[in-house]
Amino acid sequence: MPAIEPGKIRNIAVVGHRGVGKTSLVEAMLFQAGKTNRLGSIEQGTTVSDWDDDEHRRQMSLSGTLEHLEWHERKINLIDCPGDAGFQADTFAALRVVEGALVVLSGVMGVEVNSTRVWARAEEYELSRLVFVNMLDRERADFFRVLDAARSQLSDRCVAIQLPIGSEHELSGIVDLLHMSAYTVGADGPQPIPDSMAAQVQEYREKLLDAVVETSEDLMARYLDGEELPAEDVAAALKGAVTRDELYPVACGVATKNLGATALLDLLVEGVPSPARKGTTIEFGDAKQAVFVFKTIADPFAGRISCFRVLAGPVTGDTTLVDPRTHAKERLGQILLLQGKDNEPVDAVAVGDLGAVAKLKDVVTGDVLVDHEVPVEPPHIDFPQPVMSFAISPKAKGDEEKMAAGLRRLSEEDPTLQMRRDPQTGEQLLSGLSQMQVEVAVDRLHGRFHVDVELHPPRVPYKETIRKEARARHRYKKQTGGRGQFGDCEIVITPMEEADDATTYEFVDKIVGGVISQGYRPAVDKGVREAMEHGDLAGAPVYGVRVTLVDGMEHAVDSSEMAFKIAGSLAFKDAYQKADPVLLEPIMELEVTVPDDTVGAVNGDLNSRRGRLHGMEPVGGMTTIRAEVPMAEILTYNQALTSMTGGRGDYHMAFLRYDEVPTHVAQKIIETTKKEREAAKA
Ligand SMILES: Nc1nc2c(ncn2[C@@H]2O[C@H](COP(=O)(O)OP(=O)(O)OP(=O)(O)O)[C@@H](O)[C@H]2O)c(=O)[nH]1
Ligand SMILES: [Mg+2]
Repeated sequence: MPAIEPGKIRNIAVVGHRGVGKTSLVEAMLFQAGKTNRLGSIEQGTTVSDWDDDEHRRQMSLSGTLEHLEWHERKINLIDCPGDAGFQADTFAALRVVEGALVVLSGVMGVEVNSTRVWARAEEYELSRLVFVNMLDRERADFFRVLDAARSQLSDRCVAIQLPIGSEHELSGIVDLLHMSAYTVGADGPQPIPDSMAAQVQEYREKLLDAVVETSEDLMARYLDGEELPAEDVAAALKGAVTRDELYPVACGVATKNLGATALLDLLVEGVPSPARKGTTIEFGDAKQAVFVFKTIADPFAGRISCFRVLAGPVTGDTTLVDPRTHAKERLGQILLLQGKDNEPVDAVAVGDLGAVAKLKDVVTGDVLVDHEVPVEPPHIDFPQPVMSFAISPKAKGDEEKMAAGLRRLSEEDPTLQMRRDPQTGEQLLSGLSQMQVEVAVDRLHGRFHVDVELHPPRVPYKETIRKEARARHRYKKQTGGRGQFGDCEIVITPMEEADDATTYEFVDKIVGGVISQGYRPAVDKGVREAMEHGDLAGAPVYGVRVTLVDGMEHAVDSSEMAFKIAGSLAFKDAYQKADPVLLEPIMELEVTVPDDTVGAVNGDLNSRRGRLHGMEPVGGMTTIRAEVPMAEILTYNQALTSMTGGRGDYHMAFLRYDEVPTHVAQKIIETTKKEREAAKA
């Protein structure tokens, strides 16, 4: 198959809140375009997009899936993105490689937290946007209410391009206001518009025409002259307006009944600009061939599959590109077009098109590969930072390396999934955006990499510091027969300002007259540092301390580095006791968006979690609450929020600063860790 020219391609990310029917809508479009011969369903686990076992089990999309179809001699690439906030990495990456975003809204719920979030990201990338109001067959669905919500919460340049015929379970079709035709359930092809809707259709067509002609001087003049504008001219002007980001057409339908797919596909072809028309903002210098890797799939059989957009090309299987990040040369090898879990080999992919290759060596998501080394700045995809961590360990001893290798592959696939060793506890930590994301990773370790692991509740990274100055002297001495040990030092420890900064420690050498010789003083420093790794309160690392070595003594024969290290360590422990040590805990900045009727319960709950409210902002039926909450209190917030809001709430949080733990809380933590430490010794 020859490469498709850029003017005939449409790249579209299908985005929106969790469970609004994105996957079902993509399924309807694939079916309508003849790519499949039956309409798959989420319930039966038969959609092209959600093909993964984990997706079937949870009945939701967990990663972005590539699909393509042909409609009116155009190739439409669709990326079906997950709506859940825990799986946003693919959504954000997809938005970086498309010209258009199809924002799906629920006809019942309207504009939800994640709809706003993806809208903002699409805005940042200056993408053309179309809105699809889905699920209009459901009880309490209301197209006009959702249209108003979109206009007030997304943009007042949202304009209806379709209308529903009937409502809720009596919904029977849609009207296409641009071509002035109707599509009804069960009928093939366009139908006449029902007479009963004439007045409403007239009203909304005028609104659409007003909006469109306002963006085109030529049309405006003809419109004012009273000319009946042909649909092609209006469509052309609309496309211009959508391309320039001046209008956002709002379509509608019922994905699971394949209602609206035809009109939507027409709209994608007519409304979304091709790569030739809008192009990419990703830099590739003067390279003649270049690709941008926006997604990596960790396939246990095929290895690493890299999905890319061609920035300059075409590229073929023989193309060799260089990765300026690693300077490594990579031959692309067999090029594939992905269709859900299936793939189709092709000879070449042209500029603007999306393709995939397997087994590139060191390429990661976010890399730009070019035909010769040009200094390109890879586009920054601002992935969200992980907010929760779990300690993770293999069930079987000896599986550590297997677990680590699997996790490495999974975090290549999803960069918001991060792995690190906790320097305080030595535990292996897996961090992510939500508890579910981490649980899915665990399932995948089992399913794909055959290693069973356990998740443990995450540990709060407490710290300790001191509140006042203290002085201590310690003499470490063992002089019984043979060569002895002798080290003697006196230190003063002082609290440093800005003690919450992670790196605040300072060692000041104020020895006069060489009472400790130069060679032994760093050993004191080393001993102090070791003692600071586990503070005496709760075994947490100590921060924010200046240690001044003021005096000491040495022995001509028995002194050694070891002896001074021990003396330093013990002197610190003595001084620490006297320096009014306190426990510090991480405070998170929390943003919770919940339905208005649950605000009272959610606020009350935040109070009981030692939360400090900062503000509330109501937006169309939902309220965003901002608060500061200690990390220790919101480790398991997900479940609580789900039960308080019936799953309609959403939250995200980020680290803010360290604060002193209130005495009564600190006491409990200190007692618990004391018991743990004693148990560990026993
Ligand atoms: N009644 C009705 N149900 C729908 C419609 N579209 C989707 N559904 C159902 O809504 C549920 C969610 O649909 P999905 O297609 O998985 O939604 P999604 O937006 O892809 O969900 P995520 O990818 O998890 O964010 C499924 O049970 C679908 O069968 C619709 O138009 N009408
Ligand atoms: Mg989905």
